[in-house]
Amino acid sequence: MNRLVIVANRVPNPRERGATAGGLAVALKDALARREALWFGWSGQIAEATAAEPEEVRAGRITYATLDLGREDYRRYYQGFSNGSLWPTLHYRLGLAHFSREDHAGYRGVNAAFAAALVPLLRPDDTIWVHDFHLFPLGAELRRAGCRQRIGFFLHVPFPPGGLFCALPRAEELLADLAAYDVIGVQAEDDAANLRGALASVGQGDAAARVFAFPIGIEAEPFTALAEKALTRRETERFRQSLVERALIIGVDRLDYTKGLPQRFCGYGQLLARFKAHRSKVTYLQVAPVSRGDVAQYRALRRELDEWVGRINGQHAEPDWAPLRYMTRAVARPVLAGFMRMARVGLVTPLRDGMNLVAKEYIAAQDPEDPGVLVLSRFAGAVSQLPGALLVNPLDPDEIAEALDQALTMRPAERRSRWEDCAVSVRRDGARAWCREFLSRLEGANDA
Ligand code: GDG
Repeated sequence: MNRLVIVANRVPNPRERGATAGGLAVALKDALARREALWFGWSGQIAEATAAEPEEVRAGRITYATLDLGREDYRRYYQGFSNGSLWPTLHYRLGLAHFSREDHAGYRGVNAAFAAALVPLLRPDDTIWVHDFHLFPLGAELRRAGCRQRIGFFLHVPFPPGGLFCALPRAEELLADLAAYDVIGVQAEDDAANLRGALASVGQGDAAARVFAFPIGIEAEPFTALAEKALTRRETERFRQSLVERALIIGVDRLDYTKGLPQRFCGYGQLLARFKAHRSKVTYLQVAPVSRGDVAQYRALRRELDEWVGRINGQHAEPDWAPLRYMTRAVARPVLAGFMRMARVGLVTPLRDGMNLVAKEYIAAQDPEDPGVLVLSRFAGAVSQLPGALLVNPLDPDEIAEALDQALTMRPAERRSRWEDCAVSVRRDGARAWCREFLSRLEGANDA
């Protein structure tokens, strides 16, 4: 079988194990275990200048080839254009986006540097799979360097309506860059329709025909096994004892303004204020590992959340009960799986999310005999695969409070049937199926 080349902004460090927050590494794990692969991208390290030649490390059949980013490139390409312009725009938050020509030039420069460093490593029959918004122009750069391989692109985050996307300066260039790819994957049908519309509006009708939705999933079985096994772990047992039989609500999100955390905390406050029967009977644990902590908007969000936690606990706590437990450190995956299994409610309310794997992990972690209830934002890509979830508008704290009350008081028969409706597709549409479907579309693409 030919080699698979994965290109992504971040390459996992093969020497690091344990708690890693981030969807892509988790989703690709199984696909990469089965085939010779090259994983190419940024090392996560910052140097004086961006390296011209990658450092290569082999681990089994996977070679990791990484470049250090220069300080200026890190600021312009990563913090500036990727996180400061594209991330908010793609999540429908134009008001949070800023644009500078220097950042934009840095973004294009790093894409060109990545292509120049990757080309010498490529074999003529490689299949190349480029991931996410950091790398829109990479395929076009590779084509300019003469690459004839199959190249696919997958966007992990949402794609907004074309009019909104094109408000970002130079957006048309990014759309034109996408025409270099043989297959352009997005998470949901809405994203596909938006992207097709945007491409058509800039005269890229051919590329529009190569856009497809491939909803990403998780490998449910190993996660279920992890969650079951976690119940025997010391950390899990200590946590259970600390709850003293109170119902647990769990939230797990990178600390990001797209995840709707202030509104969610407000919604929980409304639950305690409006539905008094739950007072002293429920504990909400929010795990929110800090991400992009060096960006001002993220630091501001963190301060806002600190305030919310103080306000909610200050207003509602009893001497022997803190209603909200909040941690900004990452939790090891097996422990997290155990916490999810214990939780009566999984609370997942992003304002926008490409997919949201936490929602699927929560379903996979449940005990089929006594499952909990998923409360899910109607703006997460995962909605179309999780028909048993209680849907909420994440901007409406009262709706969140009402859904929490409904979830906490739901009878076991309804919990089981709602969970079953979700579990069917979580089991069926796993990470492996996602890779298979994307790659079979891509590898069939040039044969036509
Ligand atoms: C992007 C898109 C899309 C979180 N905290 C901890 C921890 N996590 C793990 C979760 C989950 C992953 O990180 C997060 O994945 P999500 O899908 O929820 O969100 P993003 O990171 O924003 O991912 C998203 C995804 O890409 C894949 O395409 O679904 O829409 O935004 O697996 O469990 N893991 C551990 N400790 C933590 O504290 N171990």
